Amino acid sequence: MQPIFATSTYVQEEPGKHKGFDYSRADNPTRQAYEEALATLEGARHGLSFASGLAAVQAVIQLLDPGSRILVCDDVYGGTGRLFRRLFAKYNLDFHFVDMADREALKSAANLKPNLIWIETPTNPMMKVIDIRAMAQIAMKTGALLVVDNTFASPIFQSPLEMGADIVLHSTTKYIGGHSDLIGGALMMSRQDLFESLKFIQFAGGAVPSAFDAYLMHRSLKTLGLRMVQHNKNGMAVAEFLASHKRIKRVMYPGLKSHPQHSIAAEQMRGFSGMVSFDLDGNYETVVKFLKKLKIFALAESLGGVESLVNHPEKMTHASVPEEMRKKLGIGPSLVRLSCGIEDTDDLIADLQQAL
Ligand code: P1T
Repeated sequence: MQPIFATSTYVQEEPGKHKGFDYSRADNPTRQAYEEALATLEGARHGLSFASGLAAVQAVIQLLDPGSRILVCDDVYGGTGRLFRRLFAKYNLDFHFVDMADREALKSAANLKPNLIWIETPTNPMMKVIDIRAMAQIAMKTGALLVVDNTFASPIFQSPLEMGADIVLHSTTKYIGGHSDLIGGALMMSRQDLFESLKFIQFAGGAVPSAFDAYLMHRSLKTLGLRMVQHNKNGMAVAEFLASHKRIKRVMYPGLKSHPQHSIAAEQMRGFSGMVSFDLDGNYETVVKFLKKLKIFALAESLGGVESLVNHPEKMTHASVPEEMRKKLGIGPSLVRLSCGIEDTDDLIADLQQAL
């Protein structure tokens, strides 16, 4: 087992002469072992870990020159959009939020000659699926970097680098950590130039995880495959149950044949994961009643842990999305997002049934 190297610094033989480790912001053996394991899982040559998913997002944006144009899928995690709109836009970076499932909108956006294309797939919280191979072609034609936030699918169910992405991002707080007990992020890439630039940003900026968290995330990788099988089984069963229930207006889950991009999902994913969004038939007060009645699904932000969670995107994870954009996306009072954990499937359905 990889020891936890709880050290900030390393003794040197002579000034500048050491065995590859001089200071833990630059390198730590526990972190390095974890990064190598994560890269292997993602089919990447290199992996870099960060103190949070958003720290990993920041590192990617710091690759860009002022004046760069970035195409972002319109439905992204609220915190990612907030970082782009409120923090980075003032550095003369031009963010365009585009519905990437809409071919016409995508075509005209590609004419903007972006420097970077940012996608989440499936998206948070509307579960849209974006065609990674098609986006890689657009990125190649326009000379843009393609970044895929693979948090919802995990490396078990989707391998964006194989489909032409340049960088894969994870909020490792979610499925990779898997136990809701840490915050972390990661970037995976095979291109040597990107690795060197991002490694420099990681070292120079210093948003690295502690050796303790690196140890925990490394250990979690050992059960990731098993956990994802159960998350996927529960996600599918819960989505099917909700789709057949009369109090539910619509269900968004890429594994359902009714999902508008189901065929793309079936093509590029090996499983559909445990995230399910739906609209309840009722007003906000009805939704709150439902949330309070749930016994197994705990009302909390985040996702991907072994325990099931329920979230109200409009008031919680996506409250920072501008109101107009929330309306356009359908993030309204009746929208509920579930993160199906690894509990017994029948228990989860019984919980939803009694609350409904
Ligand atoms: O929370 P943090 O580890 O910084 O990761 C940010 C992040 C990035 N990408 C995606 C797809 C995410 O879902 C997140 C974080 N999301 C939540 C906290 C949430 O409940 O949706």
